[in-house]
Amino acid sequence: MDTRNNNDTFPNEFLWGAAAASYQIEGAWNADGKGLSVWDVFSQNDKNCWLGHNGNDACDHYNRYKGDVELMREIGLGAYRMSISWPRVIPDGTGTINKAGLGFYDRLVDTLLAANIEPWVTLYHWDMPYALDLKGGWLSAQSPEWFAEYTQVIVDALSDRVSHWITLNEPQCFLGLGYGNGSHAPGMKLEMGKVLQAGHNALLAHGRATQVIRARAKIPAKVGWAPVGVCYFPATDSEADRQAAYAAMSGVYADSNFNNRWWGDPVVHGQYPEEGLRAYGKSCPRVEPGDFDIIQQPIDFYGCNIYHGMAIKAGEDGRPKPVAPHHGFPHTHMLWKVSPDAMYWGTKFLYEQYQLPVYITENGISCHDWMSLDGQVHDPQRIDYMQRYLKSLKRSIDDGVDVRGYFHWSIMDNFEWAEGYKQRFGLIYVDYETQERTLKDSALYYREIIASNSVCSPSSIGNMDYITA
Ligand code: GCO
Repeated sequence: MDTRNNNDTFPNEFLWGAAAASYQIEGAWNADGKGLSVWDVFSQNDKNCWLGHNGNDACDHYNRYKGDVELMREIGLGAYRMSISWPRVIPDGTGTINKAGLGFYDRLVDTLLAANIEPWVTLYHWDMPYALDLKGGWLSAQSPEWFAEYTQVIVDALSDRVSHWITLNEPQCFLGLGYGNGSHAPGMKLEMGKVLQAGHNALLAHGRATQVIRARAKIPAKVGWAPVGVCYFPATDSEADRQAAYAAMSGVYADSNFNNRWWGDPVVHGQYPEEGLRAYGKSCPRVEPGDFDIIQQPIDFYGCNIYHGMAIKAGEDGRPKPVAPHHGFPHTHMLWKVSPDAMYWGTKFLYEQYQLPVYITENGISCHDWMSLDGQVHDPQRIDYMQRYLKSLKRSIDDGVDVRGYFHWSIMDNFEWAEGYKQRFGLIYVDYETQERTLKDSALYYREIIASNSVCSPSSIGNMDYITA
């Protein structure tokens, strides 16, 4: 049955998942032969993350993965987007493999499959081995080959069971924040030229990893990546504002690496956008002959992490002009504007730009969650947020955008990088003192969404009657 005409019902086969990342949930930072990552070193310096938090223990997922997968099964996930800790598998980043580390992912994949949950594997969600960081990390021209070697180890071990691969998570973040403003590991503050050269190496690494997967996967593989979806939307439905919003999403800005096309165009179109070459000028990276042949490996889907966006209107000259949010605008604990239009316009732009199936590889909200006296975690704002964003996503699908799936960020509360444990993004509440997990109301709501394949109105959940429009 074609469900496109039904407002809130998603296409048949739509994939409902949730995501997390190795450093943010695993803990076991030095267990069983694991090597150091740049995030171990960065967060163990108590000046770098909120209140000196670090990921040493995080959610102890390394030891508690079986219970966590059982909770994923209870929610009814079709897929779980996990990531691999590179130094857990290859402690020095290259060379000797840590079989105990690889064994964890082997067991995790088997446990997911036994729960009828499809594992989607992100190869790089920021766990650069510290040993390689000491050799330059992404600044090193060797980094693409380091990443290819690591990818081969993972593909040889897991590709008989894993069929969906994401090469890099958010190059805009790990380069802009890790090498640009220093707020993320490894904490470098480099000029744009170096950030973009590291970015070029990361794009080469994406290409090399894709080549390795295509060459060595043991079952048919689908490959994509998960950049930030940098979203703008028109302040009004005037044609001028719509064009201005598109121009903003298409733009590359001299003082920032947060954009869509500087990253997406090389991967899909095999070149940097002219607008970016002009904007970055002397800061543009050195490109060797054949680089784009490596970077532009055909991929099967375009992932995007979309959380929020900014309203844009056409200025007098028609150029994009940001519209400041009104006083008291709804915002998350991260102070991100609740802006569901970002989901519609962001997916529409990326699909039109790259003509690839789209997956929302991350979307979610950090709320002031805590355990109520009734022993439950009521998170009505996350439920409302999910309804708004998923309705916006469905609008995009109804407009013809080929969106194939949605991964909620995150399956559980976790270490939110420099924000430490201040931010709670999870569908599952984690008591970090006891490591006890509790399904939040939103997890029970997500279960209803998945079961109905629609943005249903939440029934009464827990002991709360969620009355919605
Ligand atoms: C990111 C990362 C996630 C974050 C999430 C909330 O987008 O920064 O992919 O690891 O935790 O997006 O900020």
